[in-house]
Amino acid sequence: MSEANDCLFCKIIAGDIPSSKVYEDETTYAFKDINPKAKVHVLVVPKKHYANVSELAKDDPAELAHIAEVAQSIANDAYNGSFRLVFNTGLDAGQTVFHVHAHVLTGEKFDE
Ligand code: D5M
Repeated sequence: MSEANDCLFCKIIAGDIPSSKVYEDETTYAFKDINPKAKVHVLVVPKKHYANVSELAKDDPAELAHIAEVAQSIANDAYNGSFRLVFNTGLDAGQTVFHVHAHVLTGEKFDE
């Protein structure tokens, strides 16, 4: 898998930085967000490095679809299948880690 220099999530995927793994397959890794914003907050990432969801969609749309499937499966296992899927994209949107990651928020009913 291609790794980017000094990428936090590449290091997590490689096992060089510990994470709380939720799911893994050949192309995809999922782990608990260190700063959860919901009862269940999991990050789903492609193992290959892409800076954001637009790069991923352009270069590997099948992996983007797979990430949505993994998110559904996490929500099925952790809750009743409902979930929010968020890709912060760009600094002004609050993206802080420039390895594309889907925030899967579930485990509770959201009021807004
Ligand atoms: O989301 C980046 C997310 O990454 C943010 O919710 C915190 C999370 N994060 C940062 N470091 C770690 C580690 N080491 N483990 C787990 N989760 C982590 P963004 O959309 O870029 O703001």
